[in-house]
Amino acid sequence: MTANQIKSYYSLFFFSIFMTIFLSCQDQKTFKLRTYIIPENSGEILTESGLYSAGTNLIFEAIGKGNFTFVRWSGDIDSRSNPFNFEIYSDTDIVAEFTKIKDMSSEDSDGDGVIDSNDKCPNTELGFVVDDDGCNIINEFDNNYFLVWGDEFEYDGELDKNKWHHQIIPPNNGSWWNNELQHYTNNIKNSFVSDGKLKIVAIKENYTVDNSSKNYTSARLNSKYGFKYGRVDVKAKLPSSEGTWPAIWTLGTNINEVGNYFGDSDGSVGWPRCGEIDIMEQNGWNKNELYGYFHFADSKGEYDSHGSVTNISNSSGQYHIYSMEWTDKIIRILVDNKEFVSLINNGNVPYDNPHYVLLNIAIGGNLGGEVSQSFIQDKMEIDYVRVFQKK
Ligand SMILES: [Ca+2]
Ligand SMILES: [Ca+2]
Repeated sequence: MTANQIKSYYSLFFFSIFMTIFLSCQDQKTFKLRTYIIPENSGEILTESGLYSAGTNLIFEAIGKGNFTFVRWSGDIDSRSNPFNFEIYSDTDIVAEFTKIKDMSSEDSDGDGVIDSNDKCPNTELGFVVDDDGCNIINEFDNNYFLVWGDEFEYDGELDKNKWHHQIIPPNNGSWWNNELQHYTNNIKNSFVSDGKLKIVAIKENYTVDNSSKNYTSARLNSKYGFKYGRVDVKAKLPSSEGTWPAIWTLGTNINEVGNYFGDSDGSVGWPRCGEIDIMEQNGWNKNELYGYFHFADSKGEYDSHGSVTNISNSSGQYHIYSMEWTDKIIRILVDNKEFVSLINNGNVPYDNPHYVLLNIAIGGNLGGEVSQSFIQDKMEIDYVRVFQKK
């Protein structure tokens, strides 16, 4: 072997070693993988951050936590595939993006209190009462009217305080109006719910309030709901005793009467400027008659009234439906859906402001008359009060 040959062999030998080292360095080249979660703690990526040899096949799998679900990969990759296959040949940042799953089980899109999964009428308008299926409740006599407020009295004991106010402060110098003989109380014996009915009970008993003594007690209720235009239906059985004066009626919420529900917030005018609608009244001596009446101030502020009397049979033994329909054109008073009096609603009458419902039994006075010596107690039973409006 010549010296040159030996040189060449050495060269080749060192070149081989160099190449081997070079290639093996190439093989062992590693890259950094960094993983991120958005939003924080919303999920995890099963592949760990760290160093990986070039060409390593990685499977990125994103798993949402709680009610978060995977949306997409971002950073150095852009994909919605999950899992996602990836070969690493450079330092790589990957981001798994998650979003909150809408909890459909408790979603109530139309806000009527019935969750979407149970709501058979998914787009009911706000302001209307719905049934268990999330659907409007349509008036049984007129399908243009939908329930907006009411009480079915499907509970026992005290009246629903969210719906009813007891008017108990005598507003007229320690007495009530019209020479009536009772005080109104919030005592449960004068008003309570049982057997699916509201009972308003007038009782012969001595009762003193504000140093003013009366020989009878009863209840006078105000709805805590005011409404302008609509239809009211009240199904009721009336007292039969001589001297009882039951009433189902409305007043403008703007009446400034002391002790009523709306007086403090809305009271701005006196009676009769507030307007009164007597849907049902009965005098104390003829229980076969009903009064439907309007009391109001005319455009000059002078008292005026309009009304009618109709016959009714068995008003204490049988339920009847006492109704009022009120629009910006006319107010009609009905019994068992038969109109017996109406009033044109125009600029001469003050019936374009909200009213509330009143329920009471007065004793004696102008329309109660003489009270029987044998009177102990009597009641008005109310199956429901319903207020409807058009859409
Ligand atoms: Ca709903
Ligand atoms: Ca609904």
